[in-house]
Amino acid sequence: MEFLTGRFLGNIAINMKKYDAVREVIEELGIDYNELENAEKDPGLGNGGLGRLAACFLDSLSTLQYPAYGCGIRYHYGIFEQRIENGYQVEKPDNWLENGDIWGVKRQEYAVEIKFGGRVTPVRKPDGNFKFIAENYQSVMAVPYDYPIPGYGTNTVNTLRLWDSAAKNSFDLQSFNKGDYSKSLEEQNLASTLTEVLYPADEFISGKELRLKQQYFFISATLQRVLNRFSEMHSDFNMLPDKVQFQLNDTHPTVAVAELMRLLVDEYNLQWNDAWDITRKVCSYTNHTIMSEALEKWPIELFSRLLPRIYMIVEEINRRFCALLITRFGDDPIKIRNMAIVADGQVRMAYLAIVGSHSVNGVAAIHTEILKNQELRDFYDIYPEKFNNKTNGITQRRWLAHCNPLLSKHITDTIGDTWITDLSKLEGLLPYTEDAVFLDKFMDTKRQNKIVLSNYIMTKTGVSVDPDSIFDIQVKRLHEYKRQLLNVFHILDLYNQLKTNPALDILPRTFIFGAKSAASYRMAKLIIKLINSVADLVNNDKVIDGRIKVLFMENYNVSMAEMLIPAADVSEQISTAGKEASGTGNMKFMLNGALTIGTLDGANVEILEEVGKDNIFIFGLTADEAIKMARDGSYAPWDIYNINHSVRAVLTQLINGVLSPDDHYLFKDLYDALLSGWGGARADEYFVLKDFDSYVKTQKMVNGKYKNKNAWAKSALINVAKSGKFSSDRTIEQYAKEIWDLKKVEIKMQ
Ligand code: 26W
Repeated sequence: MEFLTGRFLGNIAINMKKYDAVREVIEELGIDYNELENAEKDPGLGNGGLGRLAACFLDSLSTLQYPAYGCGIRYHYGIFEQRIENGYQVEKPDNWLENGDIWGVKRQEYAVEIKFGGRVTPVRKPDGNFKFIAENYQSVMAVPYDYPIPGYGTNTVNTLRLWDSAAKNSFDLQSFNKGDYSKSLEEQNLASTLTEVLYPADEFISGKELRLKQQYFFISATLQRVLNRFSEMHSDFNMLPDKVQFQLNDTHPTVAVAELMRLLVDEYNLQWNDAWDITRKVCSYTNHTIMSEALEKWPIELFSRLLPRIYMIVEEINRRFCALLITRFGDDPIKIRNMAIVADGQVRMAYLAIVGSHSVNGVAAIHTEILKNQELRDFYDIYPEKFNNKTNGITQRRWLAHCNPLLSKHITDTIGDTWITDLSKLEGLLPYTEDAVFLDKFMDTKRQNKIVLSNYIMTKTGVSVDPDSIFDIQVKRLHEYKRQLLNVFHILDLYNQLKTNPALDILPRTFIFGAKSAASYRMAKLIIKLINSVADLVNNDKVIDGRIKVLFMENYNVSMAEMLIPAADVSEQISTAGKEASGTGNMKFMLNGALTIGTLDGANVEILEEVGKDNIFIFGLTADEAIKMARDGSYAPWDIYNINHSVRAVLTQLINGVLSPDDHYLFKDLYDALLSGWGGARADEYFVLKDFDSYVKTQKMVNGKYKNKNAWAKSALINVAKSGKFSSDRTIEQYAKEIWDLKKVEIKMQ
């Protein structure tokens, strides 16, 4: 449902191996090439990591010459544009199509009809089977727009196919002629709202009717098109799994399981058992989060009203699945209720996906283990063969070649350019950890990137930052589990220490944040305000004298990531262990020579395995410890408040008016959430205070290591050299071999 592609121009030029030529020609025309790239609106058709991962995967699929489509929605408005006003996030519409659609090609000839609501009546056919007659439904047309995804140095150009909605009346005027005036207007209304906007709540599902309509809309359109094309070429549907594989990106497209059943059974007249067998061979499901708020569950009332035939099919899938559970576990009502696809008045989409797929994967080793042993344990017990891990990756074409030309050139000058299609080749840099000349130049590219960023910060915010300070960056969606709050508390603690001891021996540090909060997420929005209040306090304090600076960068998006990440020294990956499925920002920072400070969570665990413990800063609770403490309820944040002076000082600043002179209670909800619990949550649900001490100590080690320029440079280079595993090329090879059984197709040009 999301593809967070970022801008196309530079990426397409790079993948065609025409970047320098394009640049030159543009400059010859008297146009500033960078200005031209920046003129392209960043298509923000995703929330965060999940959408960006899908975009990296498309780049890898084309580069590896795998035939593939990305299938999604052409939202007219992407993720909102974030403004900061008086320290608060304000959302503005993101009209990315304002200046026209540069890359999309409308394919009217592939438009299909999508039906919602109405009544479904079974009618027995002469052969004894049932036909399902739909009446009184509303329908809209789905029209695809195709975006090109060229591979690097290959002739493969895959397609990102985004479906837009259009009113049926512009296709046929029948209902007008029949005099059904109000129905026609309703359908026009549906068509104009359906693909209007991306839901901007990351890891939090609100169960909105329009979202379910969006899901069914693009799934039905995709499946209709796929089966049309398949049946033009083949008549035996048993061949479908050999020709088509669907990878369901989280629960968002999982209505595909039921829609495929509907099309096979109702439209193509297959028997249920044959259709089910095919469906399971065709579908696979990737889980991207263990946050329970993000698992989609739809109220039966809504689901059955909007998708009456689909609901009948889901009920039948559920009936058969529960029958299987009874043969396995006997008539154990609790077990069956826990695992049922339809229960407690809801349709559970994750369970539908698991039952209707041949593969279920997590996105980092530790995440997959948690799925198997905790979250989805019951399903792992009955379908152990379905579960597998596919550790995420990122494309080095965008996240090094495009975003960091200085480092790219230095690497290519040293070991050649084969890393662009085989990232493991970066290991060839390892011998240079002992080469002073190489290291000097390596660190100089970092310094140049920091200067560029400093200048940008100056023009955007008016704050001057020192390019020789440590650039410490945390950029990702704002969520309590990602613990931007822990970062802020460390900054406040440093501030407090400098105030009591201005001679304190610490290196200058620039703390940079970028994060969008879901518009309705109160705590997250309050944390944004807090970061900005701390920035005001710290940046303007004479005693601090610029030794720490705090920046909140407005409207963090893919293009801003491409500027920030190459300039980072320290990468903040500090989620509560067990909560971040993988993280992919961590990989982008590593690839650009930043050192990670992080918990043993998500892909950090595998980064540690690659670089070794001397080249990463690990702190805090392990996932097992955090899970255990959450379960046994033994954690008492007050105990920490009582014995830890620094914690107490920082917490007190949330309520004593230092940060909010006009309203001492401004941050009280944060204070309460940490010490007493808020809105039904446990006190300090994400163990911020628990991990504070360990985080602060580890940050001191970061400071200490940076003092030794040579040791730092070596570790940074080891991070670059060891990032090969985290190429999305590696990830895609694994999906292709282990899940899809997909073969490369070389495109030859005459
Ligand atoms: C609108 C509701 C919603 C709910 C969940 C939108 C998006 C989600 C995603 C599941 C959230 C997401 O992006 N998850 C992230 O997926 C990345 C790619 O696998 C992981 O690296 C991140 O750890 C995970 O948070």
